[in-house]
Amino acid sequence: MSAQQAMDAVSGRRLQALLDTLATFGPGEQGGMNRQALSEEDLQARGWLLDQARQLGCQVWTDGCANLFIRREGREDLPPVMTGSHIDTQPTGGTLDGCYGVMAGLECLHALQAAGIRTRRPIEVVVWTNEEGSRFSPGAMGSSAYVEPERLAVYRNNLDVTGVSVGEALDAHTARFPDLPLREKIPAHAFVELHIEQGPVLEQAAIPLGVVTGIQGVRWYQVRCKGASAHAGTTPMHMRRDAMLLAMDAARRIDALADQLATEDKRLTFGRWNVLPNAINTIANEVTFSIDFRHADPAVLAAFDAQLPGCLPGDTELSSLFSHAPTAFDPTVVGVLEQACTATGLAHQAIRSGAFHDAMYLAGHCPTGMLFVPSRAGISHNPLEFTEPAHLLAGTRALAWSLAALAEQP
Ligand code: HGY
Ligand code: MN
Ligand code: MN
Repeated sequence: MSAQQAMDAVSGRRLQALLDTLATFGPGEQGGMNRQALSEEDLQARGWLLDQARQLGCQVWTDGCANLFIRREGREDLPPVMTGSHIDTQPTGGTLDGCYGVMAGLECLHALQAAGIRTRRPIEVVVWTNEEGSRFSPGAMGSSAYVEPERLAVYRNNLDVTGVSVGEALDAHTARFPDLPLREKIPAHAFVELHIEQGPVLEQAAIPLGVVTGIQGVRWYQVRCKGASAHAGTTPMHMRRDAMLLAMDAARRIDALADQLATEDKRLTFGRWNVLPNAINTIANEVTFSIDFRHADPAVLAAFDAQLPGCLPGDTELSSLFSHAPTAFDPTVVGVLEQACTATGLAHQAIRSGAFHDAMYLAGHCPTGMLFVPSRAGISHNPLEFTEPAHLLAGTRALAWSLAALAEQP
């Protein structure tokens, strides 16, 4: 059975070498990674990846949002089985978030080559642009623009903190890779994303493989509180309009709302703050902060959306940066992934993803599923992000089995 042969041809040594080389593009200052979407480091990593793909005899394409498609032809010209993830990272990210899924996909192509297997359907490894949303909002930009291309025109106007637009960054990508042919959205037979769990569940259960049933919903907002700058020493408290005190009070009210709505499975983060003029002895006249709220229940997400404005003082700007409903993965793909995990001979369990992934958009395009491997101490979005090499290998073996099995389906 070619699935078993593909699985057995996976090389942990080659996989680690791919991960180690990718990690040389955009290392973080304190270890880990800082490879922002479409940055110079990202473009260099993409150039290396495209060379790897061509050496494997694959065809490569891009699209209007700089997603990369690496195709290994099948025996028949049928809709491909797709796998992949992202290689952009958090500013102080780890070496595995997203990168593992892309490198494991590439390793699966190596394994098929080594085993002399030509699957019925083509298999494509995809790099989705700007999944993290660290440089440009929204997150999962590339996959969302792929499934609904009309979104791209709006995205192109979004700016990073230096004022560079998505459009300028995409045009720079095109200039860097002028020979990369463009390809619009095509039908796909299935999409499978392999990813680290980024949470503690699998490690605490001592189970090396997770078959992901779905992804919780997400809401990103930005709040801008306005005050009046004045002297920190001379201005009496009753005469102040301190934007920081307004923002702190708003954050406290939002936290109380999330406690009331989400109870024990609350996921609320105020991750990004900007204070103006950000001077020790000047009262802040503007404080901007982000909200990242997640939940699996659409009713809780809707209640948060409805009640959030009531937490804010007057004259506050509230803008929605990104929003996605909870996702349920395709039962037939989930079934194939369960068979793949069984074929590895290792324990596996069902798990819902706390993090969002490009698979949440692909689920609206074709039958989609995800595989997880454990994260040490549940740490991610942190240079300490780590997964045991044996688990990285197990996940890649399960991925190879599932891609080969799906690619033989009629
Ligand atoms: O934020 C997320 O869930 C993903 O890791 N970008
Ligand atoms: Mn990720
Ligand atoms: Mn991430």
